Amino acid sequence: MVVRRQGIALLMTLLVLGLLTASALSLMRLADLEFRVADNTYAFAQAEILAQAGLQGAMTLLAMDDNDYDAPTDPWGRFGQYASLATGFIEEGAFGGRIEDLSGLIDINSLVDRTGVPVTQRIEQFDRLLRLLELDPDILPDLLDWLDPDDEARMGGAETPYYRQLDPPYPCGNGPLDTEAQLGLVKGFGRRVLDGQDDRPGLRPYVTVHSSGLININTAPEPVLLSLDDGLTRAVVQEIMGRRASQPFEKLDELRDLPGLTPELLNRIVPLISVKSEFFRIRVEGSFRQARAAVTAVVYRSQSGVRLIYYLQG
Ligand SMILES: [Ca+2]
Ligand SMILES: [Ca+2]
Repeated sequence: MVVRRQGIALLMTLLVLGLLTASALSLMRLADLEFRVADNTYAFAQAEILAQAGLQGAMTLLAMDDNDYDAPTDPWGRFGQYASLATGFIEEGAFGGRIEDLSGLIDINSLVDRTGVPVTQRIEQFDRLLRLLELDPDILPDLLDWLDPDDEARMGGAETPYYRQLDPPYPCGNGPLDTEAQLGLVKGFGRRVLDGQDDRPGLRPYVTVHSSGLININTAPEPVLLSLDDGLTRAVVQEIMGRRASQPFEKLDELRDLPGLTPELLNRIVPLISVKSEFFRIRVEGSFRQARAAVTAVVYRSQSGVRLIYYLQG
């Protein structure tokens, strides 16, 4: 049944990508008339059209995917392969890219509630992540002050008076982050912390600002799984990762028979996890001859469809 369902999904995907390729080609022919005068402008316009067609294709893939559970084995996880199939016969042009699940990452904005009050369980998890990555947990109060609405600095934190004396000065955010990049504005969250140093990874691959707050155990990276609870050992996390590689978790109940995961531990982590995803980041690059055009988008997927919530060109 699963094989049949995947077969149907693949056929649907190829059909949709084929249609998208056809529409990209017809758009390109239209653009051909308008841009023939300047070769570079023409090539760039074609690359942009291909990037847009790729983004539409990625959103269609997500909309078509059934939402029982989400894992990289879903069609959205193979967007790159489908893209090269769909654009393989476009002369001189192509689009490629990937769809990343953001629901496997830690939501920075959920460290405080809507009124700015710290959420203990979330903060403990973030603190564990910092320690796992060998980063200084003393930067946590700075982040909480950035997220809370007041301008009163907590012990070890920083508010607007600190940011005003920087060159150039800027105000404290005092609210949720809109993009992951804004994390770089927070005191203590410099390049070394975000991007890592030498062989050590930084925070960036493990955090997001777009999430329902629940972490999808089918897509969460190892440090995020480890950060869920102090009692979660590397052996149990390896067990989860080994299991999902062969067959993704379709229900949280399937964790019950996992060796080393006690009922007490399971009860503690269940309120934090899920097997479904709602937020995805799509990165697409269109290329035509020497020209390149990139698009990054974040989408929210629900029963009513796939909605664009962030879009960046270039
Ligand atoms: Ca504040
Ligand atoms: Ca504060």
